[in-house]
Amino acid sequence: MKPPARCLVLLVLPCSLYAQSPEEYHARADAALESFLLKFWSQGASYLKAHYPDNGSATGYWTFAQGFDAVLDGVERTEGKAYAGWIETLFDAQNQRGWIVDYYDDENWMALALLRAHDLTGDTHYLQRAAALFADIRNGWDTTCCGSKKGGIWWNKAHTQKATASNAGVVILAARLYEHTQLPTDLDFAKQVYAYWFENMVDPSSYQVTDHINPDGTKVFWKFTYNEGLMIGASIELYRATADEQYLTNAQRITSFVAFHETVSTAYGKVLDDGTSSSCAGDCQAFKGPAFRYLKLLYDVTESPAYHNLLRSSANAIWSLARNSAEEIFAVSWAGPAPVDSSEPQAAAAVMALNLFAEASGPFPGTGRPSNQYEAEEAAISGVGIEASHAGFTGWGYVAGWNGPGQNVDFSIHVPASGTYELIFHYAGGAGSASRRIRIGGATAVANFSFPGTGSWDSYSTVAFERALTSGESVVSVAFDSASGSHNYLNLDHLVVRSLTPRMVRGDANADGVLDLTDAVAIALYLFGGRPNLVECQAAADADSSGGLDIADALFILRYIFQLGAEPGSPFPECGADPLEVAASCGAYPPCE
Ligand SMILES: [Ca+2]
Ligand SMILES: [Ca+2]
Ligand SMILES: [Ca+2]
Repeated sequence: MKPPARCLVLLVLPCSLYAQSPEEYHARADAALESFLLKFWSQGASYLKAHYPDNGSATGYWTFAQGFDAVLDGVERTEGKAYAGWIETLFDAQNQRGWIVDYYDDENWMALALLRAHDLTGDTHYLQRAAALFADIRNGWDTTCCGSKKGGIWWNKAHTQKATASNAGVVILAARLYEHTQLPTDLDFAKQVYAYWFENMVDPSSYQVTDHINPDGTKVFWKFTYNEGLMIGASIELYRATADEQYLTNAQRITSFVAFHETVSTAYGKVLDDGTSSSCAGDCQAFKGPAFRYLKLLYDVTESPAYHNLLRSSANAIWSLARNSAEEIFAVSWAGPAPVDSSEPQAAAAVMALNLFAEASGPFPGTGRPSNQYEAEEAAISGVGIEASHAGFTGWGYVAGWNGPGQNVDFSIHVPASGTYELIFHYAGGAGSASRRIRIGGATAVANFSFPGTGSWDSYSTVAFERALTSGESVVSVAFDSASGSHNYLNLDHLVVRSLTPRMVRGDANADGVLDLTDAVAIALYLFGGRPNLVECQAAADADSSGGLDIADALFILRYIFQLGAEPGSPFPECGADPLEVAASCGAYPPCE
């Protein structure tokens, strides 16, 4: 196939076909991840479903870990501004089912996700669980099998084979844990497993990575992208831990094998490939996700345009060739055609790739939502479902199916300063009035908080209460608690936490975070130009601290800017409460929220 014509060469070709803006890649990643959560979160199972449309089964342990990683990619890409509650939701989902299983590679996938959960949140319970899984996996190291050179980690506790997934995967885990523990034994273990696997299970001429070795010493060279992907990841993690260039060279040579032997040509360029959507069945459906992940890691380290091109062409093909746009689902084969249904692992692989590539394309442009608005569908949830069926919600959905004990929604909120806040819920009560118990920081705030009926599920309303909050993080937990009187169905959309002690910066009349000429202009236009929206916080515009707003404030700002007069009084230049208490006139003041 001919390479695609470059939009630079022929300007009439739509450049958008081959290179999108970072904003577009982030929008695609959001759409894919939101669709994934809406389609695969199972309220009934408190787990991820196996299939869309639902076939009644939950996904397996290792494919759940892939879904977990895909969600973590979204949290990482958005710098924690979106999806963050899902980390605890998914941890809790697995915690209810247990962590120790019969396959060392499966435990390793889970441990890698948990370690990332820790790195993104700082919460040590994720790190502890990852370390506990690592301790179990270490028991899988064996020197009695297989073939002439013995070593490596068993694939499973029944000792039927040793696999790249359990060996290269554990190198990544051990090297990353070493970053946290600084225990030489962790790094030594990573090097020991890597040395065995690289010498015995990587072809020295082609750099293909063996899938597994049987107890009789037979090496099985199944060709799957994730085998090479994991060994690339293992090489990079040891390169980062030791600065030994040989590891990086190994990663690049293995990547050459992937580029030449595990890709398919499309109009968008070479795309990662493990076979067609029918030939790549079962676990294979997930494999390109980890392959993409560790190629992206190689790109992060090298910033090589060749690696970027492979990532970009794959991400573009996923969106343009493999996507069912009506359902927002993606084919197993990233070369397409679009599917009519999707397994959870194939969805996780596409969501990972779209999120990882968006991150590589540029910084997250933001959610477009106020920072003091917390979406219920991104809170930590227990026992409830999420949906997006009744328009009128914000974000990408709301919490639903909520009418029983043990079901709750925990919002992690952040307020910049201690003070009195209004907590405003946006909800629909289509079955009549409902109520819930509300706790803040573990203490009951309202035992039986009422959400008046809204007449239908398509009608949303707000209901609010006031509470003093301490600066920093708090958890607002909205729970169905029969003993407290909780009753009836409730669809919860979001929570807004608004300060009733408005904070501002004196003189910054247009609330853009800086004091400059535009503030004086905003005041003049507000007063004389018929532009009432230009000043939402009159207290901030009262630059001369007179207690009122008039043209003298604009002149005060001009004198200050041109160094002819004094700087504004408190609060300036940091955010603070208005000591004159005319702040009741303040509307939105984003720089201090
Ligand atoms: Ca919402
Ligand atoms: Ca300003
Ligand atoms: Ca004034």
